[in-house]
Formats: sequence, C-alpha cells, structure tokens
Amino acid sequence: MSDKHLKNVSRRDFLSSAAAVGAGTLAGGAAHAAGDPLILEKQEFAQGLGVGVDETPYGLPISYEKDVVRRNVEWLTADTISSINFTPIHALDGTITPQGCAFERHHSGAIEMSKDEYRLMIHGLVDEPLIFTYADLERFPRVQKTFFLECAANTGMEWAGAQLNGVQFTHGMIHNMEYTGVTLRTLLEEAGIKPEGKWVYVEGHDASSNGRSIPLEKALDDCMIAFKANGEALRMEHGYPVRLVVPGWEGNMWVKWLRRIEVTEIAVESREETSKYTDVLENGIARKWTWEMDAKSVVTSPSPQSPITHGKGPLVITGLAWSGRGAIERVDVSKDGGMTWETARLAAPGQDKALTRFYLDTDWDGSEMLLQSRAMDSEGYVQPTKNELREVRGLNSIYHNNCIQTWHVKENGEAENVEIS
Ligand SMILES: Nc1nc2c(c(=O)[nH]1)N[C@H]1C(S)=C(S)[C@@H](COP(=O)(O)O)O[C@H]1N2
Ligand SMILES: [Mo]
Repeated sequence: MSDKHLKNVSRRDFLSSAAAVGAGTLAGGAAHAAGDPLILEKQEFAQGLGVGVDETPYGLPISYEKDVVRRNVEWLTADTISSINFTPIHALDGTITPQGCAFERHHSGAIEMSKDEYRLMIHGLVDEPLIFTYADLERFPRVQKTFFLECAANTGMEWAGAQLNGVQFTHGMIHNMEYTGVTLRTLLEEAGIKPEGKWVYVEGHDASSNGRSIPLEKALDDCMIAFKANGEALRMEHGYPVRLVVPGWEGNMWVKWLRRIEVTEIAVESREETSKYTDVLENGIARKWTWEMDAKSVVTSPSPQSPITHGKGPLVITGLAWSGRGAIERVDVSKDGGMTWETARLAAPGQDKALTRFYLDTDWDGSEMLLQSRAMDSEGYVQPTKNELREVRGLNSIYHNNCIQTWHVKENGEAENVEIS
C-alpha cells in the first residue's frame, strides 16, 4: 500500500479492507455490522405489500438496473438505421446474453415481419426447389445449442491505438445465446443437393438483404436455422422470426429474417467480383473470406465502466473468452501488463464456439495494475498481443482484431483503456 493510497482511503474503506485482509472474510463484513440501519431498522419495502403478479405480464429488469442497456457511438455511423450498438458486457456475468441487451447490427434497419408473412425459399442446384412457411419449419426435428456471434468489426476501432474507454464499446459487438431451430443440413437434404453444388448463397427479407456465400461444407456442418433464442422467440432486432446461425464465423454471415438459400457452384461474390468484409494489410493487399473468429478474451470487470469501488482486499477479476475454431481451454490473467501471468478459473468447461466465463479471485493490494487476459483454445492457438497482431496485419485493418486488451487500473480503482509497448 502506498502512502498516497493511505491518504485517500476513507475510514470505512480502510476498515473493510483491514477486516478482509486480516481474517480472509468478505470485504465489509465487520465494518457494516455496527449500527447499520439496513440491519437494525425495518425498511419501507418490508412494511407494505409488493407488486401483484398481473402487473408485468412480460417482465422487465428492475429500475435499479436501468443503466444495463445497449449503447451506440454517435460518430461511428452516419445514421442509426445502418448502424450498430453494443452489448453492456461490463455489467453482465455468466455467459448467456439476454436478448434485450444483445447488440444489434443492421444495414437497413430492423424489420417487423409476422410468422404468417414469413417464407423461406431453397433453390438453385437442388433436386426440388422448396418454399417453407414458418409452421413448416417447426415440423422438422429440432436442435438446440449455444453459440457466440461476434461482428468482424468488434474491437476494430482499436487498431491504431487505445480509443474507446469501455469494454462495452471495445468488445461489445458480441452476444451469446442458446438457439433452438433445425439444422441447415436438414433443409438442404430435404431439397436434395445436386453434385455441382459447392456453395449456398443466403439472404434476408430486409431491404439490404445482406446476401452472403457460405461454402457447402460449413452449411452442412453446424449451421442452424434458428427461431428461438434463450428459450423465447427471436427479438425483431435479431431476425424474427428466423435467422441463420453460422457458429464461430463472423457475424455478417448470420443472416437475419432469412428469406432465400440458393445452392450455387461458385460463390455469388466471385461471380459479381464484389468483395465484402476484407482486411487490408500493410502492403495494401486485402485478405478476403476470413470467416472464422480467432480466439479472443477480455476482462469485463474491473474495466473503465466497472471500476473497483470497494477498496483493497478481495477482488473478483472476471471476463469472457471465446474462439470460433473450438472451445476455450485456458485463460491467463496478468496484472502487470503481460510480464507475469496467473491461470484463471473457468466457471464451466469451455464449449464449442460459445462464450466462456473466467474468474481470477485475487487479493488486491491497492496498487495500480495493467490488467490483461489471454485466451487459449482447443486448437492450441494463443491470443496475440496487439503488437504481434500488427506485425502480421499492419495498421490498415478494421476487421478481426483479436488482440490482448489492457486496462490500466489506478490506485483509486478507476480503469482506463491503454496500450503498452
Ligand atoms: N438480413 C440481415 N442480416 C444480417 C445483417 C443485416 O443487416 N441484415 N447484419 C449482419 C451483421 S454485419 C451482423 S454483425 C449480425 C448482427 O446480428 P445481431 O443484430 O443479432 O447482433 O447480423 C448479420 N445479419
Ligand atoms: Mo457485422
């Protein structure tokens, strides 16, 4: 503990941390006991009746949690229709993202379409072109699995230097939901794929249509036609009533309001010589079709929007890790900017292409930290540092920035987005 810290610390903070360090109990245990009105006095909420069961047929978060919301960055896009907002990952725990705060990305806005209006067409190099209604889809055998969706642009503003001061903004173009639906393979087999078929071109009902080509191998592997997320119908903003799930691959392939699946011999993008979502390298040449999201992790708390407010003593450092190539096997945390590492505890064993929660239960001595996390996946891939990534990709990239993030946690518990050389 530095002298500076001692001077700034309040008596209450000091008591709670002293108790914690001494006895190894939870911070604050001893300090709050004496004369705490929350213990000694009957509170207002215990003196009358609460709210009846017919008040909110569909529940909303309690008012105290009103700050746990998606946020957008005004200067990022010209308007809010073709735009993006960010998941408040600094305030969430566990791994499932509630739909109501899962980030949205639209090229032409979210559309409101009913199940009755819904049609899905499969055509092209198939034995029998088919059109499905929503009710048709519900009659195929169902599957259920949890996957993360990360926009390829996540962390994209950080290539040239630390920019956005909050993990919601640096890493919040991600969500993780438990999907229910039918496999894309089931529907493709129903139509019958001709031997020349090598790709599927998928597009949505919205004005942008967001058409993308996916190699047939992936389409037949683990893609899903999803109609439920986290147990309930998809929200409008996530593609109600049906979206495509493309596990581990960049978010732009996950077509919402899925309308059409065309089996083709070559990718439609090659046919039209368009290039979408490319990564411009140092020499000006662009990488194309970098579909898989490489292993990545970030400390979600403490972080700029989630400072340490309880003083020194026991501290839970937590964050998220994921890989588009498999499961997370290990996450290390550094408090000194990558000089030394401690292996974090995974809340549950890593699942294939889904978010993994990690915890490092630590005793904070009140000194500043350069907090980092580093993910390792089942392929043996290790998340690179920012400089390692720049050596390969240069500074012209936007997409696929999976570098190690650094938070400078100060003695007063506040944190800042920084870069270390
Ligand atoms: N039909 C359609 N699908 C779409 C898009 C779109 O604009 N229209 N945006 C894509 C992009 S770039 C991303 S990152 C994901 C975002 O999914 P979400 O809004 O559920 O977070 O949807 C993808 N699917
Ligand atoms: Mo995206």
